[in-house]
Formats: sequence, structure tokens, C-alpha cells
Amino acid sequence: MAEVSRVQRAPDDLFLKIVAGEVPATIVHSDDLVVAFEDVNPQAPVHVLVVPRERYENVAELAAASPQALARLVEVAQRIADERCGGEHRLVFNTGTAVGQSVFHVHGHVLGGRDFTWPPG
Ligand code: DGP
Repeated sequence: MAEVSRVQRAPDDLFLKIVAGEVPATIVHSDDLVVAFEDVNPQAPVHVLVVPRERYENVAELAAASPQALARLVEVAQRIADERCGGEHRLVFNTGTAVGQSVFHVHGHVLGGRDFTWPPG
């Protein structure tokens, strides 16, 4: 099932186009496994998206297929937070439309630089 939806949605994968340089973005990190760029609609003073170069729909798919890429994603998220907001941050993976996922290429939101409330809305 997941494989079918991945194939169906792949042509519209905005984040693959950013990774490929076909859609402009403010890239803040790039390596062999992940790319990080500024969110176009920031929700906090620090709001960076970290994505794997390969396409997986959500974080569970990424974990199953490439734990190395997931580990790198988390490492890069921490490094960005260390550099920009003293290390304290919220790393969010939305999974599914009901909780707000709008781009079906897994991405970690690195959010920081202000106080946050809990639970999230
Ligand atoms: P989500 O709702 O969890 O799927 O997050 C998608 C995020 O992607 C959202 O915070 C806005 C961001 N976004 C959408 N389109 C673009 C774009 O074209 N460029 C950049 N840099 N970010 C985008």
C-alpha cells in the first residue's frame, strides 16, 4: 500500500525538486543523505526542514528503509539547533493529513528560538 501511494505521488514531490535544485530554497545543509532548508512559512524564529535525499512518505517508512538516513537527519537537526538556538528545539514529523502533513516526502521540522506550549494544537 505505501509503495503504491509513493509511486502515485512521486511526480508531485516538491521536496525532491528542492533537493534536485529544480525549485529554489534557502539551503542550510547538504550532504550525501539529507538536505536542510528554511521553511517557506516559518512558525518560529528557527524553522528549518530536514529531508532525506531519497523519497519516503513518512518517518516510519524512512526508519524501516534507511535508519542511517534517519540518524543523519536527527544529527543535522541537533546541529542546526545548536548553532541557532542553544540546542533546545522541537523536532516534528507530521504523519498524515489529520495532523497536518501536507508534503508527502518525510521532513523533520526543526523549530526553536521561542517558548512553545504543550500539548500542541
Ligand atoms: P507539513 O505540513 O508537516 O507537511 O510541512 C510542510 C512544510 O513545508 C510547511 O511548513 C511549509 C513548507 N513548504 C511548503 N512548500 C514549500 C516550498 O516551496 N519551499 C519551502 N522552503 N518550504 C515549503
